[in-house]
Amino acid sequence: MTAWHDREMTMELKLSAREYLSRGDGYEEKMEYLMAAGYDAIELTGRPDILEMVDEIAEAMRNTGCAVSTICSGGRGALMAAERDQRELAVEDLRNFLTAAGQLGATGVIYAPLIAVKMNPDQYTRLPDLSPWKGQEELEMDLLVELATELAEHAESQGVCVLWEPLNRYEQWWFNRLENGAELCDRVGRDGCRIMADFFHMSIEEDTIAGALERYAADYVRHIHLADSNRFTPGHGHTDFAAAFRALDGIGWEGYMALECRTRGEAAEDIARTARLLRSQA
Ligand code: LER
Ligand code: MN
Repeated sequence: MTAWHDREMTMELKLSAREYLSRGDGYEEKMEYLMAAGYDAIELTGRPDILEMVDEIAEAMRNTGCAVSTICSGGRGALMAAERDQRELAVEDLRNFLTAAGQLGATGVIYAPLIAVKMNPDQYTRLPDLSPWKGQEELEMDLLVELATELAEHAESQGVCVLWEPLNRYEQWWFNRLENGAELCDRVGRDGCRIMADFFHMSIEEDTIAGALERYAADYVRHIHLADSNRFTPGHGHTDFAAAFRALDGIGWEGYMALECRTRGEAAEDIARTARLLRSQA
């Protein structure tokens, strides 16, 4: 029997890139730029104004053949803040981004649950430690399950999912590894609740990227962010992309992978080189 690492790879890479890596006035030019560099899709930045631009984005997709893989949420408020009005704002924006994602045929909307509160301590308050009833993380997880269940229901009605993103320990107190995301999905128990895997955060938090993907990707991971270990474009650090892609190929993974990193040298050349390198590893 052939071991998975000895097989020919059959995975077709569906490459996307964050909107900030593209250039151009308007979505048609941004999409043309990415397509010319070797990408199939764009990952939109979730600013409230994109909700007014859904028709323009859909027309740009038709005219260029470029897909929208995902919306990376940057909405208002903070989902896990102690301030109720800030949680409600975050829920409202997430629901609207999920509706837009459905209209654009995207996989879903990305949200890192704790980043806003951790990174903006002057703006938001973290939930309290209510020990011995519930510790801080336990309370946060219970609230997250509640909100993720409500959001998954709306996501499913739009044919998309919420893609919860584990981040490294310096950006999020917990929810750092794919196993945290898998636990959330199991507790929510709905198809609209899934996770995404960011290779930069994984290079800090997981034992190996390939091992974590082998274990969790088939059931839970629906999207990927690509960056090398130093968060530059692939090829500039020590991440083993070929091993990670073999793990994904072994489970027949089919989602989009979006480049989310910094470039080196001339940006247009670097992102085109990156697409060629990634395709040669798959
Ligand atoms: C933040 O480090 C990150 O990886 C983004 O995808 C957050 O949404
Ligand atoms: Mn990311």
